[in-house]
Amino acid sequence: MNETLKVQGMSCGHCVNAVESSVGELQGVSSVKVDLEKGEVAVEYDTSKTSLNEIQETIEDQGYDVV
Ligand SMILES: [Cu+2]
Repeated sequence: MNETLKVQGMSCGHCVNAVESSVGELQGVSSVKVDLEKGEVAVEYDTSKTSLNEIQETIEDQGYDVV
């Protein structure tokens, strides 16, 4: 499954690393890429191992808002 999430609050390389590393650690996530200018997070994941909800919560746990 491929999804692109709109995420608010990411402003620098630290934010990119925080989101990419935390989401990347989830079971079943094979790819995560932040586009800082667009405020988007593109994620590729296995729906049998994780869910969009879990991915959103992981991003929010890092202090960003999924819109
Ligand atoms: Cu930052």
